This record gives sequence, structure tokens and C-alpha cells, in this order.
Amino acid sequence: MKKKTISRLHFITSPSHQSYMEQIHSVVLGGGNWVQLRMKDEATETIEKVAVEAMSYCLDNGVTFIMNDHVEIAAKIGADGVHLGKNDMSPDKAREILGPQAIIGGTANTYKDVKQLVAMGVDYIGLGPFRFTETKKNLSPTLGTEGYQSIIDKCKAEGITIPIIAIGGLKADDLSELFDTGIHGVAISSYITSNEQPGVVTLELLQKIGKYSSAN
Ligand code: TZP
Ligand code: MG
Repeated sequence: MKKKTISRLHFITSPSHQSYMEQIHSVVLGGGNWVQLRMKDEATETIEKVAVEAMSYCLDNGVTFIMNDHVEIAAKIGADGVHLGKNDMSPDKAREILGPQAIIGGTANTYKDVKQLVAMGVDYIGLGPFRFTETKKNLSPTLGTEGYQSIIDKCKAEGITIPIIAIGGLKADDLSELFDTGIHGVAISSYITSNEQPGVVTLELLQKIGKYSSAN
């Protein structure tokens, strides 16, 4: 089986007025085709239970399912991949466990991080934060549009072509300027989950992304 392509909109779950499964249903009904299950502060058994249900729903609907942090759960349930931060298992170790077809994403805050992750064989990079967000604790310094532009320019100069996904406090109004920097896509959580109608916001985001991402 061919490795799945990296979507331009990555939906990341976060605590909200809906349950994790309700969020995923809403986003998929709104056209989302990439879900990262991110459940902080929950017991591993609870995370695994939700992951099994979410994986099965995503499989039935042709949606890429990425597990945040938990490589062992991803392996057990046959997730499409994992997203790993700096304090998680290293991407090369995760590759040994999950195999060549798995999608492995890594978090970067700087150009140096990007280069290290590329050397470890990740498939995409979540680069951020764009701006302050309460969704993540211990946030690194914000990059702003200029930060993305400078990192992407360095990548281009060095021939680094890995898909870069912008993350951190993103809203619909940020998309135009962010895609102008040359990013591949965006990862969005609270802007979607805090809305009364996550599916409707997802659809709006996808329409904007379709318009702005054509050159990337
Ligand atoms: N990593 C950097 S910022 C962030 C993560 C997981 C949170 C993204 O969520 P939001 O709500 O879109 O800012
Ligand atoms: Mg992590």
C-alpha cells in the first residue's frame, strides 16, 4: 500500500463542548480528511478506548488517523501514523516500531529543529507556534508570519522540501498570509472545536485553503 498524502488541513482534537468522537464526526461531515487524536491529561486506557473507535470511524470514511504521542497505541490499533513532540519517542525509534508505511510527524519550533527532524526521516513537520494559544502548555516563542517566511526561505535555499504544517492559534483570517509563505498546510484545533458548529467551520476552512494553497 502506498503511503497516504499529507493533507492541507490537519484537525487536532481538544477538550470542548463536544466529546472527542463528536468532534471527529462533525469535522469529517464538514469534509475534513485528517484527524489527529490529541488527548492530554487522560488515562492511557481512556485514550486507547477513544482511539479504537476513532480509528474505526476514520477507516470507514477514508480519513487519515494520526495518534498524538502514543506510539504503542498507534501500533496496536493500526493507526495511519503518529505525531511526536520533542519530549516523545524519537521519530527514528517510532519508525522502527511502526514501519515504512506509517506517517510520522514531528514538532519543530526553529529551522534547526526542521533539519534534525528531516534527518530522522519524518514525513511532515508541524512548525509553530504561529501565535499564543491555550491549547498547548509550555508554549515555545511565537513565530508570526515572518518566522515562517524566514524558516521556509532557508529550507528552499537548502533544498529541503518536506511538507511544513503551520500550527498554533490559527484562525481562518490567517490562512491567506500563511500560505503565501510557502507552507504546505495548517493544523487547527480550538478554532474548530470551540465553535458551536465544527463541521461548518471545517468546510469554510477547506474552501479558503483550496483558494490559497494552489501555488504551494
Ligand atoms: N503545538 C503547537 S501549538 C498547538 C500544538 C499542539 C496547539 C494547536 O491548537 P490551537 O487550538 O489551534 O492553537
Ligand atoms: Mg507530544
